[in-house]
Amino acid sequence: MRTDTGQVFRLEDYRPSDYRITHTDLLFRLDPHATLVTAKLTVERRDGVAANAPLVLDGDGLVLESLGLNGAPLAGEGYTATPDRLEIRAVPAEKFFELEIVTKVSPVTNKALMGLYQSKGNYCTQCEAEGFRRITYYLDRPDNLSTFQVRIEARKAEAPVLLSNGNPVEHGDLADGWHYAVWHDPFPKPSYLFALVGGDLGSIHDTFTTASGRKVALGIYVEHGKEPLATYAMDALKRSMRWDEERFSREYDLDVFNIVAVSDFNMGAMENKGLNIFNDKYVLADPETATDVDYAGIEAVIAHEYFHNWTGNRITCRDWFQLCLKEGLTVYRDHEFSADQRSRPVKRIAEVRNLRSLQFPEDQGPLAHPVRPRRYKEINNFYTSTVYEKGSEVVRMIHTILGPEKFRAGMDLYFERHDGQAVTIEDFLACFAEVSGRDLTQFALWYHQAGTPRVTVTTSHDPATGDFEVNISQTVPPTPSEAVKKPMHIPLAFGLLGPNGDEMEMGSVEGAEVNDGVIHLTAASQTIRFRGVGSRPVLSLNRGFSAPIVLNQDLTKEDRLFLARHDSDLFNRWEALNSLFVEALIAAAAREKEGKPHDFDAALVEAAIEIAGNDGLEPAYRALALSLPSEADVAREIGNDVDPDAVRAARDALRREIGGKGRDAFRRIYDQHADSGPFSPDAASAGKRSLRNVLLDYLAAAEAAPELAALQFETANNMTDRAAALTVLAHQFPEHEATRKALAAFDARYRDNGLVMDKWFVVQATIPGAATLERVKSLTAHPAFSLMNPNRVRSLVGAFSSGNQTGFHRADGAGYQFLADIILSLDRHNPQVAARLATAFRSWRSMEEVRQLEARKALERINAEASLSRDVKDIVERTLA
Ligand code: B3K
Ligand code: ZN
Repeated sequence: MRTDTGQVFRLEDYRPSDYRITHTDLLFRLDPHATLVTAKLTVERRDGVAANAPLVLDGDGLVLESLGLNGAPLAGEGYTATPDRLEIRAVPAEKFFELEIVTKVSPVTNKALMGLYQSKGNYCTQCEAEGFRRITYYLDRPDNLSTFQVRIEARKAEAPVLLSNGNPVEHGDLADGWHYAVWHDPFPKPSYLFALVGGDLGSIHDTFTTASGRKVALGIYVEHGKEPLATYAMDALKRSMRWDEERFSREYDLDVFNIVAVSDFNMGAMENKGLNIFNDKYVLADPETATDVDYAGIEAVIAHEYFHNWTGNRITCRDWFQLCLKEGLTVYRDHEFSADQRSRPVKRIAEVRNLRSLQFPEDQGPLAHPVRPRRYKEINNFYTSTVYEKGSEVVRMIHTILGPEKFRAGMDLYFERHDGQAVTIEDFLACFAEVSGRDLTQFALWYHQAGTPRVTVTTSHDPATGDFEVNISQTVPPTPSEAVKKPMHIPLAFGLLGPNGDEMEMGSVEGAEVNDGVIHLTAASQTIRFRGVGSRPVLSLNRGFSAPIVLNQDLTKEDRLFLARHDSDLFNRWEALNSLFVEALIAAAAREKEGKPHDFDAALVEAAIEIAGNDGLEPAYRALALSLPSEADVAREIGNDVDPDAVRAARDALRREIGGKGRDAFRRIYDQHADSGPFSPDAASAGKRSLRNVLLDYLAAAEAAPELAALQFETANNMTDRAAALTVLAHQFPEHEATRKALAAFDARYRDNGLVMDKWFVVQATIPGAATLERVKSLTAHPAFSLMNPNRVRSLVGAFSSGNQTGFHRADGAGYQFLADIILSLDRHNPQVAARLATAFRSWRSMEEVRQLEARKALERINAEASLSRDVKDIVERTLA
């Protein structure tokens, strides 16, 4: 394990390596405890580098078996090998030479799940970001692009399936029950994209014919018996391949594309060239075991990893500071794909909810960093919502600023110019600047400045002159190590709504660049004057969430209700209602603290009920509009001195109020939208289920009785409805007999299915209230739970610490101490997942003082552990700073 050495990597220190590895020939002899890896590397000294410059390769916990140079063994004085580094001083004078390195690794004891490891007895790899150095010594950095030839040898009975990147070359039998397969990847790639799989797996196969007529063999490999559960993933893969051709003219480039699903995986999936390795959560689905959210997740992640083939693999990152170059862009591409496959406004609202709940707290807390960070201690801690989701929002803004044609031209130029290269954000932006003639220098601040900009808007209308004045000002709050910020280029899509709700015509505009329905805010403060506006309009601003900002606009309650009813921009319609909910909940939480009774605005409650029955809106949209802001959403908006118990009480009260007033209507709609016919995971059917399930939550609250939920739980013919009913039971009636029975029935039915049990863990871990901690503690002893499996850890401990405001933030600090215990024990074998869990502390300073003290104690206890991994140390230190 890599303990903290205090080393910090800085963007400004980047320099190319003295040597390049241009071809990599690997031989694996697979064995659980002693896999031999023979790497034959073709090394090239770069021009201008002194002939005696040492060659320094990265390692991580490696055992060197032997070393050869140009075919002869290398004498001990010619090199120094430690587990983490190989320095070769006896470098030959020629420009090219061959290095042969033999290392021995132990996949079965590799519980960090980085490098070569075993999952359920199958060999697999994870190399991003720095896992390849756990396999062999190498220039393990993304700017070293090499072709790869890989020969895998294994016992045929243990691993009949042998896969690697690229195209299959040959395979055959060897003596003693062994066999082999050879793979060749002609596309030069960095080591983080290397992959190998060896195991006894079932598979499904299909083909895809590219736009230019090449036939690609597709395969998805899963545990035996699970083959039918991979058909949806296969369908999503083919749709992704077609979409990338149609939307971006990107064709697939190898003869085969394989996906392997494994059950022990640190993240969602990995885009290794031609051989994606997936967390099985994002492959396996059928109506009995997967929810609609699971189906949508599979579609999105399959697309995301596939899209990386161009944005990430063909064009990769020069260094890890450029991570958003591939991640932000690829998230943008998968968002667009899902928007095209499903409902665009619904998808957009879900994206923004997600951004606000994950990225905003990051940007507003101690872990804030720019989309392109300038320093890191542990790169794995930078696979963040800021790099991914805010990175995607930045690409979306380029699209908004340039318009669709110029955006596409910029992407085309990027693909053409940089294919086969490892590049930077500057290279990416230069393509858009060039095709549009726009100076993107100020815009580039989105990559460099951390923090969520706050935009404040006031308006005034003069009926005598017909002038409508909009004053917009922006500030970017200070973030760690960046106190002073510059004004950003913020594209604000907008419209003016007239008294009847129609879009108003506007005459001339002055005070800012305004075109195609977008105001370009570029100064700290700007006044924009619209002329010829007869009557007072309502300004609908930041339509479609065109910029990832916090917007404070001088709208009255009536204005918001008006927008909620009439805005042609469906995102802003949702936003208007949502902001009213947030306001109502903040006020209610304050009253709660003062012991005053609630007094919710009748018009708001009316609007919610009205939307439930609005047949002009698709059910999925109505479901989102009716979903109250989460407790964490409200806490974030309150910002400091948060009392989670008061927030929870306020939210429960509003749900009861809306449920009570809407009861009859809700029950009617609930019945009307009952599923008829066989299950289909399509967006429209999923939307109906989600509307029904939101209504179920309201109805149960209104009735204060579990019967309807219990009935739905028992009669559901799919996991979406069953899990939703279980959630309502557990969250609203945790101690009720009906809940106890349902939880036990679920456990009995799915005990052997880890992925389904994850839902059972999540439901229980997120039951509001202080008592949940004891439940979570005892669930760590459940036979389905294991600290070795990242999915189980995330579903029980992760869901509790980042999804249970009242449980985790218990005033006595017991939730914090529990998390500290888990982090410390997990850190011994899986630092990456441990570090991810530790981010749950990131908002500790916004809590009430008592809680802050308790959180600090827990953080300090973790920090005091002498053998802490670099991963956890980095998070804890920054959180405490
Ligand atoms: N690129 C991988 C993530 C790797 C995470 C390494 N800690 C999956 C993805 O973003 O597509
Ligand atoms: Zn990605």
